[in-house]
Amino acid sequence: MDKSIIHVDMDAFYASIEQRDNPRLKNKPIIVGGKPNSRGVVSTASYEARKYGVKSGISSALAKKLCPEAVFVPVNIRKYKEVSKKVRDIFKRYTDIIEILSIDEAFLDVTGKDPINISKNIKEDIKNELELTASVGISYNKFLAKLASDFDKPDGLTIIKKEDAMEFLKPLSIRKLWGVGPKTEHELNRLGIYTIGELQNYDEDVLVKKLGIRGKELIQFSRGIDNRKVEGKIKNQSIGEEETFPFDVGSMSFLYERLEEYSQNISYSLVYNGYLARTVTVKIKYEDFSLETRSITLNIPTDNSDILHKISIYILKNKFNITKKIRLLGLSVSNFIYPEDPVQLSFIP
Ligand code: TTP
Ligand code: MG
Repeated sequence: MDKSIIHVDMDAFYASIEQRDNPRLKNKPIIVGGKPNSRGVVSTASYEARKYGVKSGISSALAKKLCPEAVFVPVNIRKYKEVSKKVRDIFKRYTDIIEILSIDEAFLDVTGKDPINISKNIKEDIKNELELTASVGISYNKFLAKLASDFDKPDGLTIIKKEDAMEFLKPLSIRKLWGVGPKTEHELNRLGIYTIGELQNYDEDVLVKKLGIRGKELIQFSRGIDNRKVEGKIKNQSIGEEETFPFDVGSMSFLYERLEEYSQNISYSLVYNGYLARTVTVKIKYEDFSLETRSITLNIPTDNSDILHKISIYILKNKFNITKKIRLLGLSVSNFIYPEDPVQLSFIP
C-alpha cells in the first residue's frame, strides 16, 4: 500500500507570531531579526515585507534599504519554541509517527487514515487555537509532501497524487529537488539539465558516473521515488562550530569569547531543530598541529547558550592542560534528545 505522508510548514513563522501578539503589526511589512543599523541578519519577514524582496538570511541593513517602512522586531526564540511545542501537541492528536524537521515543520505518516481530513483538521486547530496559519502538503512520500506544502503558501493545502507526480515535477527547476543547492545545481546545469523533466529522462548510468551514488538518488527523486521513512528518532549527529585563527592564540579570555559566540550559534541551531544536547565537546589544535578533544556529558540536557558557554569554559579550564599556543578552537554538541522524550526523566536529579 502506498503511504500517506503529510508535511506541515508554518507560514512566516516568527513574523506571524509577532503580528498575532501585537495588533499594530498586523497586515504590515515586518522583519524579525537583527536591527538594521547592526551587523544583524533577517530571521524571517512577513509576507507583506517579502513583496519587496526581503527574505531570511539577508542582512538587516539590506532589508531596510529594500523596504524602508518595515518594522523591525527582535527575535524572541523562547516564545517561538513554546508555540512550536503547541503545534506539535496538535500533530500528536492525529498520529504517533511524527518527524520534526525544524522549529516550524514536520512530517506526519498517516498511512491507512484520511490524509485530507487530517490536514484540514490540523490547519483548523492551528488557526483556532494558535491564531496562525500553516501550509500543508500531502503525498505518498516525504520529498513530494514537502514540495506540496511549499506550492501554495501561505495557508495552502496541496495534494500530489501518484499518477500526477511526474507531470507535477516536470516543469520545476532542479533546485526544487531535495538536497540540491547551488553547487549541485551548477553541476547539473553543466550537463544541460535545468528542469526536473530533463533529469527524468537522463540516463542513470551516465549521471552516476558524473555525480556518484547521489546521481541515482536525484534521478529517483525526479521520477517521484523516495523511500525514506518518517522517522521519529533523531539520527546520531552533532552540531558544532570551529575556527582556525589567523594567528596562534595564548589569551584565555580570547578563547572564552570565541566560545561564547559558538555557544550562541549552537544554541540557535538546537532550538531551531527542537533538540536538547547531552554531550558538549571542546576541540583544540595547538600551534604544533597536535589535536585534543575533551567532552562532558550533562545530567540535564540543554539548548541554552549560557549553559553551553559555562560548560565549554569549564572543559577548557579543567579538562585540558594547555601549555602551548592554540591554532584552532572548536565546540560541538551531540547526543540529542527531543524535550518530550521520556528518556529525559532519568536525567532530572
Ligand atoms: P521557514 O519555514 O523557512 O520560513 P517561514 O516560516 O518564516 O516562512 P514560510 O512561510 O516561507 O515557511 O523557517 C521557519 C522559521 O525559522 C522562520 O520563521 C525564522 C527561522 N529562520 C531563521 O531564523 N533563519 C533562517 O535563515 C531561516 C530559513 C529560518
Ligand atoms: Mg515556515
